Amino acid sequence: MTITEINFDGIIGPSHNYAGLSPGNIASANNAGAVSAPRAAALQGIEKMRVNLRLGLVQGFFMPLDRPNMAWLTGLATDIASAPPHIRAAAFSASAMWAANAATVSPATDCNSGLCHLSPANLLTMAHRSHEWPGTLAQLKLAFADPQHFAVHSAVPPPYGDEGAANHMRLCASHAEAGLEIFVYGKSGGPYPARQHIEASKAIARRHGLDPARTLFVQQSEIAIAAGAFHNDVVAVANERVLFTHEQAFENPQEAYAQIKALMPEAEIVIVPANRISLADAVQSYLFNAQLVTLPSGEMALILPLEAKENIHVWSWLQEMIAGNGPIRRLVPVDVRESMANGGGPACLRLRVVADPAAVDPRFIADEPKLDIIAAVIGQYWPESIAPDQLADPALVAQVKAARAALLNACGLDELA
Ligand code: SUG
Repeated sequence: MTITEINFDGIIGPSHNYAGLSPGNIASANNAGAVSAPRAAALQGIEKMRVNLRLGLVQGFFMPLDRPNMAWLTGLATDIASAPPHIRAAAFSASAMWAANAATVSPATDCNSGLCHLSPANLLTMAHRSHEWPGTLAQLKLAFADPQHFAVHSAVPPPYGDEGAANHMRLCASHAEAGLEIFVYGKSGGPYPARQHIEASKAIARRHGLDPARTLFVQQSEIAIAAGAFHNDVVAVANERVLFTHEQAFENPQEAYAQIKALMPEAEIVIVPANRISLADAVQSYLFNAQLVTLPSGEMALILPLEAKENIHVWSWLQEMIAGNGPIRRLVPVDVRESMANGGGPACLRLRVVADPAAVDPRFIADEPKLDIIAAVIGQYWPESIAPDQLADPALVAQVKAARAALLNACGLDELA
């Protein structure tokens, strides 16, 4: 049995569009009303998965959810033709692509049951994301169906908002060993909502059977949320013994670092000072929304968005970091511009699951030939562009439904239809 980290990327759905649905997410607000490019977006996501595979990492994927969500519209006593534009856009959103928000995952080594636990996030703060979890749960139940290895829960009930792995970090000596799980919650975000409620985090820690002595609850800084870090993974990322964080990520950073060091003396905390990279630059470049990964060589690499390379403050700091002798040794920029324009970087697009890949339903595990097949379906069926006023067009609805059906069929996942 090989316990390893598997990155599951959300395949970017055929309804990807810019509707400005997420207050507090600056990219989403700035691009509201722009014309999207779903086909190019999804192909960018596929290329990112190929980069991971070629680095020697284990890669998985999730299917896009069924959009527009007709059942949700029916529950609201409306339909695509007559729904007000914001409701229609919420039904249409391809936001399940950001798999970091799909669930919180605790590897088996951390859980008293000896199983890997997964809890889909209720995402209840944003209307367009609040109806993701039933579709996500159906998929998790399929991918992680093996009861010898996995326990899949339902979402945490309202009123406590949960945003999944985007507000959860894990430090450990190596992926296969027991770790320290860190839940980052928000209390207030100035003008913007704090999406992760501490009670949701605590409920997940209880249901996953985590050791309270190896679990931390840390408050996200109010100014970070107010600056556009609507999820903690916009300002911090962890991998094995390394925490890579902006100086202003946490409300009480010194206390957070001290708690981490007390529980894990070997932890290495790489702190980016605000006088080198402002919160505004961190949010614009998504430097921390990188996949911090351990390569087969044992070296750590940051898979980060091109926007980080294009920001002079960010790139020069990263060059200095690499030239030094810190734990992060390689920078791998990737183009996920279409996702970035809605506030989703490389790390948002993936859910990390530490488990034996052989225990996962193989239909969700990627290799290059499978990605070729998926890319061909995307090339044939995904809309080239979506303008906001097209969302009411029955032809677009039909195209989006047919596109997903073709993908499910190509991946042998018709049961998710
Ligand atoms: O929830 N954007 C997503 C981005 C999620 C990023 N995920 C992580 N940081 N892990 C969100 O705000 C925008 C959709 C729109 O406006 O059309 C959106 O939902």
